[in-house]
Amino acid sequence: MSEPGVSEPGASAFVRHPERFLGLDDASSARETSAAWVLPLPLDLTTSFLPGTRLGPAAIIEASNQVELYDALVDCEAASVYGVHTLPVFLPPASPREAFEAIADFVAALPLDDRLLVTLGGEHSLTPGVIRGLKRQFGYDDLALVQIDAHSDLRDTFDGTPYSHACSTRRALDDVTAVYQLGIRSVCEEEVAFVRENPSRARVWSAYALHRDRDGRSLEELREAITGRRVYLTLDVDGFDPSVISATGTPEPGGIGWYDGLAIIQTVCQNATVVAFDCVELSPMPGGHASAFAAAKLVYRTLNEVMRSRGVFDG
Ligand SMILES: [Mn+2]
Repeated sequence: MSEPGVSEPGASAFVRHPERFLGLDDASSARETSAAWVLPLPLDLTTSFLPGTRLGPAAIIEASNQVELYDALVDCEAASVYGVHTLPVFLPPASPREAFEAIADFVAALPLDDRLLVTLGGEHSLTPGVIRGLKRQFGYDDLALVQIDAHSDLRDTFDGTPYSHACSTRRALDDVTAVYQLGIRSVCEEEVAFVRENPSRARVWSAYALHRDRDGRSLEELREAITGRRVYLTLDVDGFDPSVISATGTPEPGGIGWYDGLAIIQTVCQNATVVAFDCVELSPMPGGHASAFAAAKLVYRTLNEVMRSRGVFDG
């Protein structure tokens, strides 16, 4: 075995860097010139059923080394066009409240300029911390949240903390104007009541509603809701059907299919301004490499849609 990134005599000139998202070469992943920064954030504090999300970022990055750079939907080796830099792993402290504060402080201090921040989780409780940090850095007061997820995550507290993964969207609502949720199929009474009593702050397209939707009305409603808005996009892998991604702590049957998920993401990217996104809750398990690969491809596809909306492939 050679060191990562070091050619052996006679080896191909093409060298993968397995510790980087997509294994990109130096030119395509330089910190200063890359238009996207990937932040591995292996937060794993409050996961309900099976722990393991701490291994998620590394598994996504490892699988991303197998993803083809060529993306037919933008007809080029997209990442080579705009550049993706993988930041060092950020490991927050092991208490939910301190983790929230530490993530917010870290993101607030990242010199992003107009770069796209892509956070790889890690459990879902990282999302409100990232949003708080972006809000501190950029002063957003009009940000909306779009969430693909099996769970609403709208409990006010869970397991004695308001910073549990089961409360991540409720906490995010401290910093965003509204949340638009898709794929939801596992909720409690408190969450149903919250959505019913706060229709201007939380809107849900359940997995069942999406499944029954034969004429694309849901996507049209989503488009109307987010057009012209600034959006943070959070992709919980359990929003997808377990036939797409099963390596997650709390898998739920009846989720979003691969192409339906991509259509949601395209709708968001083409009609709103996506300021940042995350992919959370992958929990690698033996034989689960298809899930890691799907998550890696999901992140890359989403990156390319955001970059397309920013005009990087024009001309
Ligand atoms: Mn979830």
